[in-house]
Amino acid sequence: MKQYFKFELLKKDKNTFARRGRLTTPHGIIETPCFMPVGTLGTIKSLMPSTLEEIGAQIVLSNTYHLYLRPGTSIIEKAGGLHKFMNWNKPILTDSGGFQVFSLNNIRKIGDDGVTFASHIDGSKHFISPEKAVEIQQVLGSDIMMAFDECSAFGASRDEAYTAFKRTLNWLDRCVKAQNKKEQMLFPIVQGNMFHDLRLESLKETLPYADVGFAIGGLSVGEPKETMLEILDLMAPHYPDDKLRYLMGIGTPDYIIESVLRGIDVFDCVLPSRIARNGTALTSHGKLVVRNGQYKDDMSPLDPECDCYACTNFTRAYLRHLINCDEILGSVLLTLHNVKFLLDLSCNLRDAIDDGCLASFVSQFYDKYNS
Ligand code: PRF
Ligand code: ZN
Repeated sequence: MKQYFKFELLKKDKNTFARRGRLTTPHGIIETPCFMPVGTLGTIKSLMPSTLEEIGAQIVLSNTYHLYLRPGTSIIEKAGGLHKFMNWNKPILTDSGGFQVFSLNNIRKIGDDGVTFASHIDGSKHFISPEKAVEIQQVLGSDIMMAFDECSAFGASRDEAYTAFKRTLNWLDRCVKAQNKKEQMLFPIVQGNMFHDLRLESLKETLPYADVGFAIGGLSVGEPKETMLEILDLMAPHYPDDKLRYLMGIGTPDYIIESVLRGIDVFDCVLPSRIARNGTALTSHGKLVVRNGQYKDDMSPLDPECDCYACTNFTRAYLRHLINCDEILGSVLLTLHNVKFLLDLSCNLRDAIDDGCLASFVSQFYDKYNS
C-alpha cells in the first residue's frame, strides 16, 4: 500500500490544530485542507469533469450504495472502473454504503453479518456485508475506499452507540481482510456518537487500522454545532500527526473552518450543489437567496469577489430569472459558483496556514461572511 499512497505533513499552525498536508494517490496529489465535491451517482450534478478540474477540484466523492443499485457494478466493471466510466482521472473516494443504507431506507435490518435493505429505487432486496462493500469498491476502483460502518443516530442511547461502534470495529477488521488491491487504500471510520468515552475508545481502537488516513463519522447528524465542536475538541489532541483525517459529511463554510482549526484535513458535503439547485448561493458576504424578489433587477454579479464563470459573466437578475424558470443553466451556474466557493475557501485556508496568518484570515472571513 505504502508505495502507492503517502501522506506528508507540511506545516503545523502554531496556535491551533490546523495543518497543511499532501496526500499522494495513484491518480494524483491532494493538497490539504481539501474540500471534496460530492458526486453520489458518478457525477457532480450539472458539472462536467472538465469544469470541475478548471475550478480546482482535486478529488471527488462517490457512493457505493447508489452505484451498486444503479447502474450496477457489472456495468462499471465493463467500462473499466469508475474513473473511466465518469471520465474523471483524478482521485476518487467512495463511501462504503452503510450510512446511505441508513439514511435512505426505512426497510432495513442490521445484524452482525451486515445490512439487509430494500432498494429506494424499486424495492428489491439486497444484502451488503463488509466484504461485499469492499468487493464493490474494488470493482469501482476508487483510490480511497471507506470501511463499512454503522453510524448510530443522533439521540441514540449509550448502549446503542456502543453496539454500533463495536460492530463498526468488527466490520473494519473484516474489511481489511477482504481488501486485496494495493492501488486502493482503505480508510477506517471512527464512530462513538456524542459519548466522550466511546469517541476516545473508538479513536484508539480504530487508529491501528489507519495506514495513511482515517475518517471521523457520526458527526453533523443533527446535533447542535457546539456538540460537534466539543467532540472535535475532545479528539484533536489524540490524532497522530502522520495520518490524514477526513471528517465525513460536513461542508458549510463555518463548519469547514471550525473543523480545520481542530485538525481536520479533508471534508465533503452535498450542500453547495444541493442549495444551488434551489437558487441559494454561498458568497463572501454570506448566503444569498438569488430566487428572492429583491434581486429581480439587480445587475451586479452574484459575488463581486468571485472570479468564477458565473460571477464574471452574469448578473443576479439573470441568474434569478434562470432559477425561477427552472432553466438548467441556472443550476449549472449556481453549482459552479458554490462548489468553487468551497474549493477557494480550502485553497485560502491552505495559503493562510502556509503563510502563518490563519487567525487573521479566519476573522476576516467571518467578519465579511456574517456581515
Ligand atoms: N459514515 C459513513 N459515511 C458518512 C457518515 C458516516 O458516519 C457521515 C456522518 N456525517 C456522512 N457520511 N460511512
Ligand atoms: Zn462565482
